[in-house]
Amino acid sequence: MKLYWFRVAPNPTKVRLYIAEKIFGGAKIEFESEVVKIVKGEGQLPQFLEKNPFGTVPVLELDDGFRISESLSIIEYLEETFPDPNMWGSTLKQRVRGKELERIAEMKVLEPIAQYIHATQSPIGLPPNAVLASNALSTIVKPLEFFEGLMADGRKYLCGESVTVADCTMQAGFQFARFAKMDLDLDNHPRLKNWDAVYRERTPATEILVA
Ligand SMILES: N[C@@H](CCC(=O)N[C@@H](CS)C(=O)NCC(=O)O)C(=O)O
Repeated sequence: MKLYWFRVAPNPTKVRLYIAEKIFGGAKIEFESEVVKIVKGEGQLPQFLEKNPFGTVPVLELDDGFRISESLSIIEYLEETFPDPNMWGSTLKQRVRGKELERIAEMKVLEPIAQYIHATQSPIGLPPNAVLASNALSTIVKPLEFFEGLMADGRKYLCGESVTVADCTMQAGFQFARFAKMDLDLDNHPRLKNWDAVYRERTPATEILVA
């Protein structure tokens, strides 16, 4: 299978971190990869639009030609194909909570980070938009408080003592913020700041993250 991706872009980073965590945990995932330079418009070239009409990465292409073009669906496919190590949690309640926290991390943290960056210094050339930027900055406050509160029980990772997909998603957002020098006010969120440092020391993170 082949993964189309671009470094630092948050959705491909989420998938790359997830795969690196799985391999680190012993899963035998083998894949080719191809960089699609979305910052140079390569996502909009006809040969890529044929693979994903939305022109976005990541895209996972299986050996039989089947393609998956949503990061979470790629993860679901890989998680079912390579069940160990489990990256959602072992009990039903853990899995449900893990999926809930992953959705909150993506929709309420990663997305506002991406909106803010695209509204202020878009790497793909979107026009600046001060209203969007200011909305994104204000909507991220509550979710960061939420995760800060969640970690008050001393948990190491977002869902407990093991890394889950939620950590990959959150870190993909945090890396994008670091890359763009966006201030997430982590000094006022010491548990999240500690989570960020602890997660970034993991071998899979050191292999994938560049910012
Ligand atoms: N919902 C999709 C979003 C994919 C997405 O927006 N990817 C961005 C990079 S993070 C992209 O390729 N942007 C290029 C563009 O919009 O032209 C997913 O989760 O995979």
